[in-house]
Amino acid sequence: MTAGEADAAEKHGSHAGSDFVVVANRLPVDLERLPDGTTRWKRSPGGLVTALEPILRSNNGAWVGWAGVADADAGVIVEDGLTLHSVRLSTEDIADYYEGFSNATLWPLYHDVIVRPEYRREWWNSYVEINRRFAEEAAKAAAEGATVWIQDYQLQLVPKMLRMLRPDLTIGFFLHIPFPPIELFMQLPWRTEIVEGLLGADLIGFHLPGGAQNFLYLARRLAGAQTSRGNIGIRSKLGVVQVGFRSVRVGAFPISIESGRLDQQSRSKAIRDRARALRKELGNPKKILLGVDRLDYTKGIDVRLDALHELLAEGRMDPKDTVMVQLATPSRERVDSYVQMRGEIEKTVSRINGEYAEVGRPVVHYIHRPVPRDELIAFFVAADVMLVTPLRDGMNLVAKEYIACRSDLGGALVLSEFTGAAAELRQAFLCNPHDLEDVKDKIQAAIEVPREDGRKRMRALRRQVLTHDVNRWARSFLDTLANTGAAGRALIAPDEVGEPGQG
Ligand code: GDG
Repeated sequence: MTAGEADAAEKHGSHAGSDFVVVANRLPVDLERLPDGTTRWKRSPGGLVTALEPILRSNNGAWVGWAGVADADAGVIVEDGLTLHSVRLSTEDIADYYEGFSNATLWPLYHDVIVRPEYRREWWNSYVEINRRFAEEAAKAAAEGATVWIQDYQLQLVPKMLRMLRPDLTIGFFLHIPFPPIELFMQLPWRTEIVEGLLGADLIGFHLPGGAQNFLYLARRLAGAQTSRGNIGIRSKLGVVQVGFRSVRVGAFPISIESGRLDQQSRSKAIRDRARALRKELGNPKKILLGVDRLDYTKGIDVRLDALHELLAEGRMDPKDTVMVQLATPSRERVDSYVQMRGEIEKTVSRINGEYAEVGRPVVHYIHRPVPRDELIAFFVAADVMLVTPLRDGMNLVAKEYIACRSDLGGALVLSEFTGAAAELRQAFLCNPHDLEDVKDKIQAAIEVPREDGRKRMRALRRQVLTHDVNRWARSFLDTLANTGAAGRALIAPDEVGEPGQG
């Protein structure tokens, strides 16, 4: 960004305020520190950014978030036409608010306590303080009567804090991870504060009706609110919580991917050629099994490795015919439980290879580095069986991405019942990741699926994924929000720029 652009941001964006503000832990760009001490911005494109970008641009939009580097004081910048408000986090804030309360308390608690959550008061205090910082920045960024959409578990107190600062705003909140069962949520020493924090929103979205249902119950029990009773998703799409004179809507909005774009990309000659080359580099095995995950204990990477190990040991899988590729993106490397889990997974990989590999022909190819997007798409095209075996996952976009890449109707998806995606992807080989025999059976069934059955399943899966993309998700949430919010004001859709919004 040039100095002129910075001035422009100061003069226009930040002072006039934006009509649509997204608030997320991370900005859609990362600040990079170069070896010579200077910094530059690097785009980190994800589905959320891509889905929201057109809406942001059409509504004088802004994004509030952390730039990904400790102590970076980037202030307000305009990057590629978007106003970015950077929230400063110190090294200590990152340790307490982010690695601590967000990723060592809330993350394991919301994922069925696979790892024991730590309840530390100093982490909570930091979470409150940093949520306030985000709320204050969002209050500065938003124009009178604007719509603000807050994202995810790191910012659950922001809705209430922001409403107290700016009662004129329409506020939405979306939780990207599962909302836990009531008995687990009740462990949290600050359970009432979290529920009340969320109730500052006009609309609270979850991936699944079950999460919304759990939240409704807790709003009654912990906040003493009156709520609608019927089953969300069955009798009505939305639940309602009455908070004083305000009605807060609660509902399920299963997120998705840019399926059309991925479908197109995966058909390109360059990707097809690369997929063929990958097969060759892997020794042209009969079957390639693939796992793609952030290296996280929720993802069940250990489950699929154990299943593979037993299938080999029982002679149900021949190491000469089959290879597995596990792409594991490094994640949260300073959180203790992640360090430990990485060690265990790497031990299992080398044990399998130690027992079944030949020189130059590993059975498990394990990569602990982020892979470029195009390479990832080529892996999806090349893989015969995709293994998605989380113990718990809010949605799991990888499962949907694999399907979007299979215009050839080839490939088979083994999918854990404990992912949000399983609710929509019924024609996958669904498995219970806690039942190793079931996982093994489903992997074997996916490897051996007769061609016509496989194609039929993939056709049905593709129908679902291609008709329910991330744009439809964003529109559905924002339209519902517009109909429920304080101002009830619709955002301008990208194809109606210049037209007045609906009153
Ligand atoms: C949270 C919830 C929910 C992975 N490795 C590489 C790479 N990826 C991309 C995948 C996919 C994304 O990262 C991971 O998304 P998931 O949904 O699978 O998982 P989380 O990161 O845990 O996301 C989850 C999601 O939020 C959205 O609401 O679905 O349940 O936990 O897009 O393709 N991308 C590239 N290289 C890699 O090595 N380029």
